Amino acid sequence: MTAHLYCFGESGNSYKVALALTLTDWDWKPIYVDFFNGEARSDAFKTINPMGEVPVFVDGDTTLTQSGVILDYISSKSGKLGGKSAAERREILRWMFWDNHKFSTQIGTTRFMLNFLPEDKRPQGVVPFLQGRLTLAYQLLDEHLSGQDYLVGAALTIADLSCCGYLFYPEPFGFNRADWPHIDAWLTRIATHAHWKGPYDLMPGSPKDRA
Ligand SMILES: N[C@@H](CCC(=O)N[C@@H](CS)C(=O)NCC(=O)O)C(=O)O
Repeated sequence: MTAHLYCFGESGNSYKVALALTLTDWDWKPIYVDFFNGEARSDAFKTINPMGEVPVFVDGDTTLTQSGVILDYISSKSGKLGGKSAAERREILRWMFWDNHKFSTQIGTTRFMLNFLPEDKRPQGVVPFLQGRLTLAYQLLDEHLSGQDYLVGAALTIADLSCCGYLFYPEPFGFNRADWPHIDAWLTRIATHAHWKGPYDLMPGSPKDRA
């Protein structure tokens, strides 16, 4: 049975899930959510996810929200991308919690403000503050990846997919691959996996639709 992912192209959190579905050969289809016209906050959408966010994943009778939870479900059900031992699985969770707290959330907000919010609506000082915090996060990631090909163990896992999601987007938010050689090599490594695609090739909706 075909599963459905409620998403939109600009959503980095949805992209993590779309990529995991693609790399595990899942039978799935995207359902476009018109975020830029407020659909995620509509009453109708809140019957699907009271948190008013994408991604939402519907697989038969199972409806899941929060990208980390959905990634865990995909990896458990497919038997792929999930680590080789209990210790690796805990390490995967550690990176996914870090990503949700210190990385994707701050990138998502910075990228939104710089690319999708009119300049006169940007609160003063927030972008430089977040970019400062993100520099520390890039440093941590780059150092970790200087000693290994993937975040946990020797193979690609959902920890990599969670942390890499926003870094494949073309819109500028202050991250330059050339400044972080180990992150750069890691992204190249991920993108060489069979069936890998960029966000706007996996999900409907992109900035050019709204230009
Ligand atoms: N922690 C959540 C974050 C989800 C999230 O922030 N989604 C954004 C799009 S990337 C959203 O739908 N935001 C709606 C809103 O803030 O109104 C996850 O990992 O799924």
